[in-house]
Amino acid sequence: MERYYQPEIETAAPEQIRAWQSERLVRQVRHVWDNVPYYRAKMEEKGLTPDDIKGVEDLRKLPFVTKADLREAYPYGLVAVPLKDCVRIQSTSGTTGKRVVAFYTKEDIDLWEDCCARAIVAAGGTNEDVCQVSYGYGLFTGGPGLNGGSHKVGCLTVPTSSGNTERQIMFIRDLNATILCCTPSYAAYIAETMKEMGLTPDQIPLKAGIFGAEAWSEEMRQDIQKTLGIKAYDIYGLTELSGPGVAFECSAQQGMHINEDHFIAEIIDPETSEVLPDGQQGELVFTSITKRAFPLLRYRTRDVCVLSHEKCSCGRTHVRMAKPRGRTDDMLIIRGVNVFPSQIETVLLNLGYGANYQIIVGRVNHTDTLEVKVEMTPEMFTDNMGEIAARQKSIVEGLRSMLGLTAKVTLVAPKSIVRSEGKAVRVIDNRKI
Ligand code: DLL
Repeated sequence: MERYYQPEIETAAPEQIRAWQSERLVRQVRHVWDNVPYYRAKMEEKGLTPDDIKGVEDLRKLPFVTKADLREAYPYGLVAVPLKDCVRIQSTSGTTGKRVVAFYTKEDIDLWEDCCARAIVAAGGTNEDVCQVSYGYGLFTGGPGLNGGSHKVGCLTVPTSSGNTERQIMFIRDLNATILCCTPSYAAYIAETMKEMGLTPDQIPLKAGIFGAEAWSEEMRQDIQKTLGIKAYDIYGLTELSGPGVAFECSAQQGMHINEDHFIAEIIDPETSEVLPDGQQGELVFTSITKRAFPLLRYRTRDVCVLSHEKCSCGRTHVRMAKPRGRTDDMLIIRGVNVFPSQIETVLLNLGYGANYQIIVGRVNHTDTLEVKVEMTPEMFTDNMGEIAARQKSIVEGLRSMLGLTAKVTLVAPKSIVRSEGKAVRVIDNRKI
């Protein structure tokens, strides 16, 4: 039987969800107009006043907010409540430019933790569970968000944060952890380390994992499920909107339910900004309708995704988003062909490799080059040159049929590619240097 954390919200009729969204959007627009000069100026530029927004149907009139806006307004420019009402910040790592700092009131944190609690209950969590949170704690939202959600569900929370993998495994075993929260790449690393320690999946008490914060393929899910002997659930979110828990997977594992009572989702064509219908791939745009300290209207996430309003077998009624393919800024354009790292991952896992690979892009004589370094698994490790050449050839062919591109493939020894305890960095693009 499917269980919910907030059944009346999670299974509400679509008309009810729309009514909540309309009422909250109108209130939010008024809130930012009154309190954030940056938003007021953007709305005025479009000739809008709060009276023009009467419900969700008017959402499209509003201007978009981009990461560039966040950078321009850094750090306090988009804060919509007096600082005395803010109790926390969280921040992105800032690898692609200036950090984004997001602000929270007490109530914002409360609602965010509700969203994470929904994800944990959807993964089967109850107050009988021991939930190990191996996302990083600190400025990153992963640790604090899942920690708060786990408290709300009443799980015994083990706040290991990321790193020190053998200690993670010791805690899982000694405390009988049943739920593991971390990035999928870290879950794969934990599984690999357990295997090296001679542990089989049935010797590990885990039953579920809540993995997100980076793009991961369906093939990687299957791999992690097998090696840890668990059911692996996806969870999505971003600092700008709160953190993990913007959307989460249910038992159906067919896309993530977006918490629509807090976030309105749209898909747009990233080139033309036109709103696209269900089923069409484009850029995810979110409007946060309950956050008071740091509200975002029509925020362009750059995540490439598809939405579906089809009925879900779990009974939840909130719209689902497919696994994001990656970000528009992760998408590589190689010799004119669009390539997402997740497509390369799919080819490799289908051929029996693990998710330890590196994509190196360069440019020689004005032509892009693509090299994929792939780790052999310990079982396939060999120094037989003929065998290595045959393996490399089969990967080259797999990549060619997936991408329509010829790549150079190099097989490397097991454990020679550095492991990730957080978000994996898999692409080295030397063209930008
Ligand atoms: O990664 C929040 C989070 C923490 C989500 C823990 C899930 C679990 P940021 O560091 O701000 O926040 O990065 C947000 O990560 O725009 C996506 O590109 C990517 N991302 C997050 N979750 C997923 C996912 C956290 N499930 C950015 N699948 C987002 C694919 C994801 N990409």
